Formats: sequence, structure tokens, C-alpha cells
Amino acid sequence: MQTQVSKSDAFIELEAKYGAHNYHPLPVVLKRGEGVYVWDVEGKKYFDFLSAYSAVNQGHCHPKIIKALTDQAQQLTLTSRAFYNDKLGLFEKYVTAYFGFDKVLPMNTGAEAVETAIKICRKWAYEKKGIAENNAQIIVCENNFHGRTTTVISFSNDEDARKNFGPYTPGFIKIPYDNLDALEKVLKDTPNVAGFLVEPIQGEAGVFTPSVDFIRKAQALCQKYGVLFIADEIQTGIARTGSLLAVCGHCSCTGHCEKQETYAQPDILILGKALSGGVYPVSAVLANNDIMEVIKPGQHGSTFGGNPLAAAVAIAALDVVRDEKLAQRARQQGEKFRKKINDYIKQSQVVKLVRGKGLLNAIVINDAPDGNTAWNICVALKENGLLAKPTHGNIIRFAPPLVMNDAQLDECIEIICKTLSQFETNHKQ
Ligand code: IF1
Repeated sequence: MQTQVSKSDAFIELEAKYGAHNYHPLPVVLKRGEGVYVWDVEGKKYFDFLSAYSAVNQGHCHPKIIKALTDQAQQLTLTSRAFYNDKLGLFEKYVTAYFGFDKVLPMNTGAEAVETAIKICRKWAYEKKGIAENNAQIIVCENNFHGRTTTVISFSNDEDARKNFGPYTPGFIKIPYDNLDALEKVLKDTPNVAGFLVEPIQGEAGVFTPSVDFIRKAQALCQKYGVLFIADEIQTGIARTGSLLAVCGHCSCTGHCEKQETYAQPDILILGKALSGGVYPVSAVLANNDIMEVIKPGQHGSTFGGNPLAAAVAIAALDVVRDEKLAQRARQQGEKFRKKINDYIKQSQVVKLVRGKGLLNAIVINDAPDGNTAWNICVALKENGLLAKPTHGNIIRFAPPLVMNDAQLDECIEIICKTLSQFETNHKQ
């Protein structure tokens, strides 16, 4: 008798047969999302505790963002930049004022925006700083994640992301993360440094939050040595870490902040993911005129970059962040989350620690980095109605949509602690 194949299994089999195997997803097939919830094809409801890697900060299918999408989609979706359109200028004015920069270069994916920032930094080095052409060096941090294009993985030290994709792009110097001495040594001793590209919190590496003053002092060192401070806020930005940008430090403002004592203003700011609320690929590179003016017509771009649909969606997505005070909510909810998980950890044999900022957090499991405990815990969490996924090996990232209310967060913390406790009990025997 033919065994009954569940709906989920049928969809999983389709992807296995016809799709490249470039991911190993948790065995759940999603069909619908609304706010902090997603439903699978069997109709089971889950809390989403990954938010598409912090792209869905505003919650799934936010009505205001979806309305902007559907209204614009019936007007005009794409003109290419061969012509002007009536939404791009409005977006450019809005996003530059929102983050406090003169200009923006709109792209689509995060990796494209990182590549764009690298190109701008190099061109600025040759044309403004006077570094000899093709000699620019950009400092990056070990265990970085900035995307998966060939140049970007050239400066990765993650073998999975890098191996057998060579030859690699030269011109990058790696230093340990959160190490100001190492940064200053390279700045002092190395000629031709053009910039320093850094994640304010290393997300993929396992939500590594640096020393409190690392980013601000790194920015000051870049200023001292005349190199560009480039902040990759694709995952940490747009209110995720409890302020509008992670480089904003401790304030929980929802707009451009003048408080220099905490705000490490980047020379180049890179945004993506939640810039569109997860509704459409939108990324952006922001800088002031003296840097952005190195790009002249015909020197950079993309077919979809700056399209009117992206512009309309991004305006609505940023409105939601401001109107619903998502930075403040992320700050408060994050503090509550870490406190409750730390209370659990006091009596746990499996969980070593919790770390993070705002609602970008992770727990470290007491297992080898190549162990499967974190995966098995995520499968158990799924059974209990909460979706999360391990990052490197023994680390589970917890990043719910920032619209989560108190009752929902309490329920999620209860699910997480109950699941961990069940796991500990089952694995004691
Ligand atoms: C995957 C990771 C997270 C990013 C930062 C640039 C990009 C990303 C700080 C590139 C993208 C995504 C990519 C996605 C999974 C996810 C991820 F696990 F890969 F590393 F979030 F931590 N800078 N991160 O986090 O942006 O081109 O993807 O739009 O590739 O598996 P993108």
C-alpha cells in the first residue's frame, strides 16, 4: 500500500528534486505569515523567531507595507534608471533625512550593497585620498559575514562560504573582531588603507556583541587615520538591536540622532533586509556628498536598483519603524528576553549563555560546534510551535519580529524554556 505523503513532505521532495541544495532548511513548509506568526501547509501555527534573518522586523505582511506594494504594483513596477520615476526621488529624500546622510545609492540585495560600498570606498581612495590605483586595502574582521558574492567571500574565513570559489579578490586585510589595538596597528603600519568594513554585531558568527565602545572608538581611529568607516547594518540596522542603527549605541531614537557621544556616524552606511520589511528586495548605501560624488553616470547601477516599487515599499517600511516605535520595543523586549533566559541558564546543563542586543540574541549550547544538539533543539522548538535555526553549530539565533507584544514574548519564552527543559530531561537519561 502506498504510504500517505504529507503535504509538507511533497513540497520538500519537490525542492530536493528540482532545487539546488544550497540550503538545509528545518523540515517545515510555510504557507502564510502575519505579524509574529507563520503557518505551515498543514495549518499549524508557529511563532517566527528568525524573522527571515532580521528582514521581517515589521512583522510578516504588515498591512501598511503590503498596501504600498499593491498600490504601486498596479501603477508602475520598473522603469530601469534609463528614465526617472515619480517614487525614487521621494524615497531618496526620505531615507537620507531618516539616517542623516546627503545621498543614497539604491540597490537590491545586501551583498550588492556591500559590493557597492567596496567600489565607492576604493574609488574614493584613488580619486580623493590619492592612493595609487589598484593598491587600496580594506580592513575587515575575522568571522565576518557580508554576503556571498565572489569578492565578499574572498575576505571570509568561513570555509563553507569560501572553499573552491577562487580565485579570490585581493585588497583585504583581516583583523580580529572587537580589537582596537589590532585595528590601530594596521592603520599605523599599512600603507594604502582605504576603509574599515565592519558589522556592529557579528550576526552569522553567532551574535557576537563587541565591547561597548568598540564601534565608536573604531570610528574615531578611522577618522584619525583618514580611512572610511563602513558599517554593514544589513542585519543589525532598522531597529533590530534596540536603536535605529546598532552604531547609534545606547540611544533608542527612531530617527537620525545627533548625540555624538554614542552615535558613531559611519562614512558609508549599508542597509538591506528590513529596509523593505521583508516584502521586496531593497538595499541601500548612504554617504555624504564628498564620498558619493566619486560615482559618475554609467559607473555603477543595476536593472532593479531604485525601482518605484522598491521605493514605495521602503518608505512604508521605514514609516512603520518610526510610527510603531520598533527601536524602543526591541530594546525593552530584548532586555526582558535576556533576563528570563539568564534565569533559566542558572539551572541548565545544556545552555551556556545568552548574548545579544535588542531583539538580536543567541544562546550558546554546551556542545561541540559541529554537534547536532542545537539542530535537535530547533526541531523540538518547531514541534512546540516556535521556529528558530542554529547559526554556526552550537549557537541558536533568536530574532523575532519587533512587533511582538508582551504576552506573545512571554509565551515564546515559556516555549523556549519548556523545550530546553524537556530536552535536558530526555537527554539526562
Ligand atoms: C544566506 C547568514 C545572516 C548579512 C550581513 C550582508 C548580508 C547578510 C551582515 C548579505 C545576509 C543572510 C544571508 C542568508 C542568511 C543570512 C545570514 F547566515 F547568511 F549570515 F543573517 F546572518 N551583511 N545575511 O547578514 O545580504 O545578499 O543576503 O541580502 O545567505 O544564507 P543578502
